[in-house]
Amino acid sequence: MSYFCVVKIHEKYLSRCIQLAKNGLGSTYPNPLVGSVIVHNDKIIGEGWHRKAGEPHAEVHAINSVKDQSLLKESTIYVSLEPCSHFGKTPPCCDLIIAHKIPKVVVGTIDPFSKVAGSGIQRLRDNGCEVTVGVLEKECLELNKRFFTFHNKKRPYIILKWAESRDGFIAPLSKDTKAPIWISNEYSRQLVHQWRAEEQAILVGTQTVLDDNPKLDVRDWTGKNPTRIVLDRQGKIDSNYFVNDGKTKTVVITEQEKLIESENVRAEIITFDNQLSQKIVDVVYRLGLQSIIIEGGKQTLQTFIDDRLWDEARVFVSDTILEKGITAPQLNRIGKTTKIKTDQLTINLNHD
Ligand code: AOF
Ligand code: ZN
Repeated sequence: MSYFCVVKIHEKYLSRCIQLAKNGLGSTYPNPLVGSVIVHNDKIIGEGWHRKAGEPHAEVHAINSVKDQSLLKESTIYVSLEPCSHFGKTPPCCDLIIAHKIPKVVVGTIDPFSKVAGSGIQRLRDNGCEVTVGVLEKECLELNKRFFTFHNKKRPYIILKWAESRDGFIAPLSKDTKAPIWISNEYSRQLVHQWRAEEQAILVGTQTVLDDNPKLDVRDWTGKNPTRIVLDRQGKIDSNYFVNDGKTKTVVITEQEKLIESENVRAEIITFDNQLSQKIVDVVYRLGLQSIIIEGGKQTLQTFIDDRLWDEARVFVSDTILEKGITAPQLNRIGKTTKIKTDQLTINLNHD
């Protein structure tokens, strides 16, 4: 078979691994999304994906799903991330592959986690497995963009989100404007709750809490609430605001020593200076949170943009015309921008 044909076959099965891995989105933190298939005579005989930290890895599920285990020694295992070589919450997947005498292993990307980082591939090769690395690498890096950013850049993956009118305003000038302003709609709000469930943290600035008193949870979607990160330099946000209700974890970033703390509401004290966004990101990294969605307001969003600390911007654009108001943040070219027309959103939402 030609080299080109082999590559195409590998890509076909690796893309199935990626598809399987996505089932875990939002549930595997701090672990990555991983999918695996086992192929015998160009037929998938086993599949699996990593569901939750502490539970078996993708390869374990895939191997266990094979009905006739005697076929494993003539099969190829595909996995979107390098099989692990360490004892973490679960034993090394490498050893399982070796124990089952699976002769060929096709890997999407190397695992950046310092306890693995190439040693899984090495162990497999040392034990006689034929290992191919880097199939659909770009797609596999994209799949685990949060995990890779966290381990390689030592910071969370940063998503910016806002909704703007057709003429580029995110809100009217005055909050007491009587006319209802619909920049978002029920579908975009549901989609936002899905997005929140996919990230580990959500951040808003002080003014957003004071103006909107948001809950920052996922009540319109099934999934885990992200940790709420709230900026409150001067301690203006009292216990009457939802972010302090203790219903989900909140971290208040402040300069104030005496802040009401409870089991679920904690303070992180920093000095607010021109290093602000880097300091916030450092706090989030230290908390072990791999991703953050920043939902406003204007000043907070613009600070991250200007400090070139962002990876993705998701912007809803509605048909509404506001004529005047608070202008939308001005993006630079650091990250990837996706514009979504709010009025074209319907049910069956899926942002991928
Ligand atoms: C894989 N397949 O499906 C996953 C891997 O604490 P543990 O034992 O669950 O190990 C977590 C680490 O294992 C994680 O940081 C990553 O490096 C790797 N995850 N590896 O081969 C999987 N989830
Ligand atoms: Zn593993």
